[in-house]
Amino acid sequence: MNHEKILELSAKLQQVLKGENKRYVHSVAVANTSMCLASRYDVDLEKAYIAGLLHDNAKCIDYEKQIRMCREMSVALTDFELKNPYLVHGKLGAHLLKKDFGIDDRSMSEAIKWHTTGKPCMNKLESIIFIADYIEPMRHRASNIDMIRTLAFTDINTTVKQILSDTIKMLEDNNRPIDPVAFKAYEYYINND
Ligand code: DGI
Ligand code: FE
Ligand code: FE
Repeated sequence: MNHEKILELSAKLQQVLKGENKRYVHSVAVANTSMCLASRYDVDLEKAYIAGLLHDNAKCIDYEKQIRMCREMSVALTDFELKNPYLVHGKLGAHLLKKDFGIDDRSMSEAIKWHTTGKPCMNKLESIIFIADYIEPMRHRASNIDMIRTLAFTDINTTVKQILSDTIKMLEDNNRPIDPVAFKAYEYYINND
């Protein structure tokens, strides 16, 4: 990995996260967890580290501004995302990867784009960022978290399926709406795992 590049990206990330130190610490934890998973599943370590580091780069922009930026930069949003704007930071962050961080890499931007909801048939890098966001060491509230931490290094697709299942259950239990793409993803992994 290129040390200078990582330092530069980390400094820039701290700026855009507006001093929200907790979010920065989470981002570094996702980067490190992603790199461990990449090593296990034979994925480019630097891509995994950087996509993990920058996955929440748009998280600290207020919702109205996120939606306005998407409109201005022709980032397509679904009606569901417009109604539930905390889901927008993946798609916006994927776009800002090139615009603000100078990284023109479709595999990394796609992994950032789908990190919250997942989607059907994710590739290895997409699955790794999705999983790392859920299991990084500071996460402790999710049900089955200890089992999922072990499973993550055993079977990547079964892990994605378990996280989708537990997330949908948690949202249902809390009467929160579920993005149709999360349902589609779960259906895919039930039928293809
Ligand atoms: O940005 P982070 O907090 O690190 O993590 P994230 O981008 O995965 O967001 C996690 C939250 O998103 C968590 O509270 C569950 C929620 N979420 C995930 N899928 C869906 C969802 N919320 C709704 N309403 N619908 C979904 O399909
Ligand atoms: Fe996120
Ligand atoms: Fe995150």
